[in-house]
Amino acid sequence: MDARRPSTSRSNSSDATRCESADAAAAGKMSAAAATTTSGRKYRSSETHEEHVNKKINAAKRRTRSELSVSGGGWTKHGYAYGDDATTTIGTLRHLDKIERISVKTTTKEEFIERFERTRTPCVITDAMEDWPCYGKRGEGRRWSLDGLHERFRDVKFKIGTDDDGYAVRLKMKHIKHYMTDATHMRDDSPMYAFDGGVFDKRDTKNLLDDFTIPDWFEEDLFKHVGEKRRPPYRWIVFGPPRSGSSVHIDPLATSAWNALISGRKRWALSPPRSVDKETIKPRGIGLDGEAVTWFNKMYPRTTTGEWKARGLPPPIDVIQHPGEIMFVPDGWWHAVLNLDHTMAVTQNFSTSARFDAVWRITRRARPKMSGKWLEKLRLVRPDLAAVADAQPRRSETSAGEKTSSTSSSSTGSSDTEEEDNETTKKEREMFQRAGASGNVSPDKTKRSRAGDDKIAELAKEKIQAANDAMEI
Ligand SMILES: O=C(O)CCC(=O)C(=O)O
Ligand SMILES: [Fe+2]
Repeated sequence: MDARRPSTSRSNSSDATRCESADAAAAGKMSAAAATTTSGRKYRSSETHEEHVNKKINAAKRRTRSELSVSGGGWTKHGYAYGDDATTTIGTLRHLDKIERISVKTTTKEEFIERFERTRTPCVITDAMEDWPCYGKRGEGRRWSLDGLHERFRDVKFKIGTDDDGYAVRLKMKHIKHYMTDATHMRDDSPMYAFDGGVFDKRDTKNLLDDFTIPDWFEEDLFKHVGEKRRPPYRWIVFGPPRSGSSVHIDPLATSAWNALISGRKRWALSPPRSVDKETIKPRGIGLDGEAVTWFNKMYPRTTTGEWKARGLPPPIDVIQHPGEIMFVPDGWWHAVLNLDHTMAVTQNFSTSARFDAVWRITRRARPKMSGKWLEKLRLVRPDLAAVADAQPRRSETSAGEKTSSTSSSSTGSSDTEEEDNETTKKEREMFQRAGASGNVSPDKTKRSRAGDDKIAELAKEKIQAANDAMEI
């Protein structure tokens, strides 16, 4: 183990960090056994403020990565924070020029749809965020900084991960800020990542919606016809420290995504639909653990070798996304994302008529009840698409030998949708678990689908949906 690394992420206490309530207790105003914070929460008066905060953070760490020992140094065992990892080797990237950057000032919506959306070609969109308060022109008055969010939402909880049973793990903004800026926690190999899809619907935080505008290039968004309450989760605030990120995946329900970066840099690696199969892009037995930094360190280098080329596999498209840029990820693309700095972003998933057939096929299977309501509405507002849906064979009509992906545990062919990619992503978990997002009901989806027991996961999803449907009445 690296001697520079502490074996524990707990910081030393000092009198200066002793919390106000402990001081009050010491002054004899309270019992010495328990003190109350300004927010009314009780904790031991012998505990410093910093110890209290670390207790919260470490509890979240234990829940989000139960396989790692917090006190035994599990979170820092690779020493990625000490250099020589994917975040520090970006100088070696070879394919940075492969992605096109287009400005909303010089490109029309029609051009974007023709050249990029219809052809499922990724691009980086510039000059679209200038007027967004979350971004602030050239950073002036930027509303979505760690400090800015802390000022507005100090005691509000944001989702920082998911536990082994699929339940959301949340931390108060003040604790997240500490976690993301504290020197000790910043040594984590793969830090926790705030990825919250519920904030835009909650009373305390929904004014975050006033801070950005959906670019009109992405207006179509067919799931909006399902209704705000019933549609799958589709928008997230995303922020995290260096080395946090999203490991390689395809976005769920054949949706495309835009990802608008407010601060910091994100490193992306993108592989085209069907260019590579799942077992190749995230093989077993090389120590991948579902963390982005591990993928970039262990898997990414293989994609630039002669052997990779000899197998006829294309190297991923590398992108460094900068603040003020929006990444467009068409459906079916494998992508992995690593935060090179502290980043803050907003991302939204959407489906368009260009890919409605794939979206319908998957959604009907994954969300049967919702898709029924969706079709009813499409008959009124988009009869052309309802006709496409009607023309697809019903599940019972598919031939016995045909693979219906989400009940299949094998994944031999390449997949251009998420349907054969049964490892859950942050977005996918929420898309399938609306109630999980509000902490009501949640299946043990992660464990079960990793074990390949997709049938159980499928049933669990249906059960959750039934519970959600009941709650929505
Ligand atoms: O971490 C990120 O910003 C990318 C997220 C992403 O690709 C996803 O959740 O689908
Ligand atoms: Fe994604």
